Amino acid sequence: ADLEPPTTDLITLTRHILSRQRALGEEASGDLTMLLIAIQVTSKYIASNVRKARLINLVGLAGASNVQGEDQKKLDVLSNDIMVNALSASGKCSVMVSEEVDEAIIVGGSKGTYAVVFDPLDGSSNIDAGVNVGTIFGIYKVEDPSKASVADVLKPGKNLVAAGYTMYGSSCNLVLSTGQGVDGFTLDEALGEFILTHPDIKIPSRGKIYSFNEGNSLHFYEPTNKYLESIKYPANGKPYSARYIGSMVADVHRTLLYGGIFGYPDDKKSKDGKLRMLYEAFPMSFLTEQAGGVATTGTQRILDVVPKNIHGRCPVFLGSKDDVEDLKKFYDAYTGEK
Ligand code: P6P
Repeated sequence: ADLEPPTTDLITLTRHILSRQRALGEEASGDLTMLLIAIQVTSKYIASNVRKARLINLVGLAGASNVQGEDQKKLDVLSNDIMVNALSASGKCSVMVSEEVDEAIIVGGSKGTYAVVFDPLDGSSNIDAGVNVGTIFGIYKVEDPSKASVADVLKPGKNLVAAGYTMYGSSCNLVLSTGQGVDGFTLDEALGEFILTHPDIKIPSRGKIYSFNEGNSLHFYEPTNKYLESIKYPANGKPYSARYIGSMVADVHRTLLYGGIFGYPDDKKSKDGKLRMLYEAFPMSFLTEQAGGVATTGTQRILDVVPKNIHGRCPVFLGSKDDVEDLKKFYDAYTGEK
């Protein structure tokens, strides 16, 4: 009847990236475009393996263990190898850091002017339960590829030129920013194309959801517990709702779309929190700020933090501007032990 006719003007991720490149004029070499297209292909391939995991018995332990000392799942290993190979083959990347690899990977002889930091399959402890998992990536500029080194990625998050994630769930969503806002794409498996479905994502200035692992409350510092108290027993008698998936990509994706606050605080047990700066906190903070939100360690802007090593951690509070500012008030007032 009056169903909308199918659009005849599909905006695919490739078309979107090319339009962004054209907007940059002659100065754009097309290298970032080629790099993002390589990353797009890895997302499609990882999505297909995650989807098949239950069927081709990829689920379960691979026997090895990674730099985090965690048991690697076969999908972790596979996803890491997919990304390392595709980024090397792109010829645009001369330095890589992966959550699954102890040391930075310097791509020998590469003239690539970019460094990519990534968590190939974040949230992987949830794989066997069928919970959404995801790939998180950040892209830094490499000034001189002939001198490519780990120094090219020991930079504050504000130096990122692009960041994004791909969430593998009921649908496959890729969310990307190259510094001019945030756009979301959904994989149309029939076409094998990511289609623009969430143009110009803006996070609401305040939400009604908080997302913390309150199982750690015993170890939380006072400002975290006081903040949580303030939204669970608010003066206006309208408490926030709790949502915690335990997979950063899923918790951040919901926060970007619905608003609210996601937190993985530092506490007495984990002095720097749990999340890694380079390939979890920085890319997600870059996206949050590009969507109009705020991302803080509690005491400073996450994107200003300078990592000392490639697997360094930092506390993370990110989300709606007003919600995160409320949290910061408790940290500003705190003079106790940390
Ligand atoms: P916890 C998953 O292992 C992860 O790295 C993030 O994706 C997630 O936000 C966090 O750890 C969950 O940690 O301690 O709450 O299980």
